[in-house]
Amino acid sequence: MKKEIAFIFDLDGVIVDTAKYHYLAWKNLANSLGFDFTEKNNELLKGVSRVKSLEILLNIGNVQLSEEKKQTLLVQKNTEYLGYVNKMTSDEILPGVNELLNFLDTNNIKYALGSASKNAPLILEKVGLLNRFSAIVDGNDVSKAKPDPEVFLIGAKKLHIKPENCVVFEDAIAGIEAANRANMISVGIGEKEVLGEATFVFENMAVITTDFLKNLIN
Ligand code: B16
Ligand code: MG
Repeated sequence: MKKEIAFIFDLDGVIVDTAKYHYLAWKNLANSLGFDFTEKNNELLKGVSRVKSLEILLNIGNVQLSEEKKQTLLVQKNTEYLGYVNKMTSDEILPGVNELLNFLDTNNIKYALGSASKNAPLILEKVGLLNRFSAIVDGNDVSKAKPDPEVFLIGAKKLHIKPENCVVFEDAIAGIEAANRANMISVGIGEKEVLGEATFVFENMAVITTDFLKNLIN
């Protein structure tokens, strides 16, 4: 008999690569404030909330601003970012994702999204995946950001599956920590050296085999 199991996916870095659009928008913002923002700097923002991202960016530029100005900049950054998101299509779904979701559908396994992004539903709609998820948990639903387990625990609740029977796919260290703290099986997508705390690590979604998935669910 099949185990009661559900999957929870992070969005940026797992389902799609929106980090490149975040980078363009943050870089422009930094440049408008008079300093540069490199791709290496951008790594620090992966999986981090929008507000925290701005704090990190301003620290890099050694810039202090009023709360009011910060709010204006957050809106400015998100407006530019949405310009890129609105042009997204299903072509931007990362390799291996469709195959994995098809496998889960075929095996009647439910899956949810667990993302820090407040734009997650729009992004999923743009790439044509919104209706496939049984539940969506995004940056609007959580009060505590990853590495707090809240986002994934809400996901498990929405799926009516015990946390220990959930498998989380994540590309950020904070996300792996969140999944581990939620007592879930964590699958890191990226470099083993970086995501060493994960239960399993794969370089990308395309190299995950059907045998691996079958072992998880049986
Ligand atoms: P938004 P994830 C995260 O998505 C991104 O990795 C991170 O760079 C971004 O700051 C965060 O979402 C918030 O995004 O500005 O759209 O609310 O990896 O948790 O899916
Ligand atoms: Mg991510």
